Amino acid sequence: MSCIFCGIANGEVEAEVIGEGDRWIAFRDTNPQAPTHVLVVPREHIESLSALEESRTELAGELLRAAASMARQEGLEAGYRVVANTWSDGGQTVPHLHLHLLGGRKLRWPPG
Ligand code: DGP
Repeated sequence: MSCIFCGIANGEVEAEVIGEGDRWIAFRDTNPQAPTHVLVVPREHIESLSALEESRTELAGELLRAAASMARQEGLEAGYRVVANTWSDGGQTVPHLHLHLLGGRKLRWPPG
């Protein structure tokens, strides 16, 4: 199975990486929807938020804390949004769990 985010996580595919930990990596989205648009991705291949098992609860917390840490690093003091698009109606196009970190402009609600 070839997964683009697994490729980025293991260094086989190039990306603009802005932070990483033992279990996650954060890099800029190639199709930014805001001045700051970063993806926070677990190194482990998990298909979506729905596929996140109870045994990965600690990892889930780590991903959220990583997103907050990247927001601080990016200077998003005015606020930001963290989104996990899930399956087709949620707009998920890459089947490897990722958190979108969006900021740097006033974000509208509800999203489209
Ligand atoms: P989603 O639609 O929620 O599955 O988000 C996938 C995002 O991933 C989308 O905003 C574009 C981004 N993306 C897709 N392929 C690549 C890639 O090869 N590199 C980077 N940096 N981002 C990618």
